[in-house]
Amino acid sequence: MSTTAIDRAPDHSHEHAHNHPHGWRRWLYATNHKDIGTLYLFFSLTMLMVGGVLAMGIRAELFQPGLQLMKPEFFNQLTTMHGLIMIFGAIMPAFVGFANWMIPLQIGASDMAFARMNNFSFWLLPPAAILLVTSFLVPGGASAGGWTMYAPLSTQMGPGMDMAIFAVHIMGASSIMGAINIITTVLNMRAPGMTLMKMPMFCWTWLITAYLLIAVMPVLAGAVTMTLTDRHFGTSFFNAAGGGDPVMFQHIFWFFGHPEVYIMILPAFGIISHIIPAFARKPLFGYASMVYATASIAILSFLVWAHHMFTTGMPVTAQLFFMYATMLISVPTGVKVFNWVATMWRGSMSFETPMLFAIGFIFVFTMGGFTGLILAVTPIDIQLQDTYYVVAHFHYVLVAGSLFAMFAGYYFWSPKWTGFMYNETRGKIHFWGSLILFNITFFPMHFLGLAGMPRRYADYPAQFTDFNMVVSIGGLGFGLMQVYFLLAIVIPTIRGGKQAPDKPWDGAEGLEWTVPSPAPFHTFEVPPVVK
Ligand code: CU1
Repeated sequence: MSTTAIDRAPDHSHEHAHNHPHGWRRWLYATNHKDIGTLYLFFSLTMLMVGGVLAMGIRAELFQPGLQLMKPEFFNQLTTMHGLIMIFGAIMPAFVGFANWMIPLQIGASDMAFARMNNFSFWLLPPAAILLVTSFLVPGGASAGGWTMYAPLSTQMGPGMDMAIFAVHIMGASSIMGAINIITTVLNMRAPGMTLMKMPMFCWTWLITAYLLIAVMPVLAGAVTMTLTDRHFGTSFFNAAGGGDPVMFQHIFWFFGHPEVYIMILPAFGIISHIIPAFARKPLFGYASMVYATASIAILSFLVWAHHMFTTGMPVTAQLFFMYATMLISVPTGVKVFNWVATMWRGSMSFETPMLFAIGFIFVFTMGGFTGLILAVTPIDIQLQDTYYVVAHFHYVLVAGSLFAMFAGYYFWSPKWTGFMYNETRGKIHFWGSLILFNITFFPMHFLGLAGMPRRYADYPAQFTDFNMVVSIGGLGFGLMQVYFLLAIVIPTIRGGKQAPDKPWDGAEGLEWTVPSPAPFHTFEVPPVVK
């Protein structure tokens, strides 16, 4: 309804003003941060299920050696689309959803800075996702060139690659707008008295993430645009025959790609930094060092890209630089893990589902960090390049890292979002099921990689059979656990249930949930609640 404020002001005949659209219009025209946050979270949950179905296809084919279910071309389409959909469709939009819901609440702002741009940046995502998914239907099928879209392969493939490139363009534009919105909101709309160094950690990690996004998404857009012009407009950026260089694609891609890793993990660090203090009933240990560690990780993330390219041939001095620079990142990351553990030290801890997922995150994500440190060592990396060891490593970072942090954040904040408590028993089943099945799925991949099994192949020699069967069974179970999360937790919590109290976590959430204005230095001047 198009009523202006002037029309509406004297008119009390309606229960409430009809300036808030209802039904589907509420979502299509959404400009408030909570509705847009909900849209982002549902979109990413949908993409998690789609990407999960593709993973099930991959694991079904790899259950036994030989080609059972599909041609190798289709298998490669599955791995490519699984990666693109999970990264750009599931993980990144989910964190933007968390940002939309929580940043205005945490800084005491009425909404995000650019409400209509917020709507636009969300509604770009569904068409991009449709482009990606429907590319399976075009001649030649979806892109089979890997989520990294390496040239020269990507300059040779069918129209599925063009659809992937266009989808990446659209999703990149969405991410940049989301980042601009977050930076503007955080820098300009904080409640009086909330200096940057009093700001909740989730806002800090997202502020830094948003700068990373603005720095590297245009670089990715450049890489895929050059691929596009090589494909259709006669350029030779990546074509040696025309004076170009295919390895340059990898340099440009990974200048985006490594900071992208931190785009997918820094907001997770932020969520964990809220949950650990709430359930340890102590203030976050080393707040300032957390901020500086986050910033250090972000800066260093621009200096390590060629650790993905040790086998392309590079001078030993370059190998040494990228090896040491990569190893250096484990210092600020170690500071964070130390601070989380020190926060728990002698705390009055309780172990509801958000805390279980947060502790699970610290334990299992750290294992992914250690294998990253091992892969940073150039000669080891050359040995393990493109093996399942790498696949194990980054799934520890992105599943046990990013995804577990999102689950932790969902359980922590969903009482605030929905007004209802989730079922604690079901939450614990989801946690333990996910933790155990995650490790059954991904831990044996380390052994497969060390034994030399390469990634992105539909078949393997017989000696890899046993571990692959274990991995596939674990993968099916892990997938089913997430269906359980949707059916037994998310949907029932939205439909109703036990009313959430104002402070569901014994009043310990304080700063860790939303911040009153002006922000207190911390909320724990009173003795901690002992259960
Ligand atoms: Cu990297």
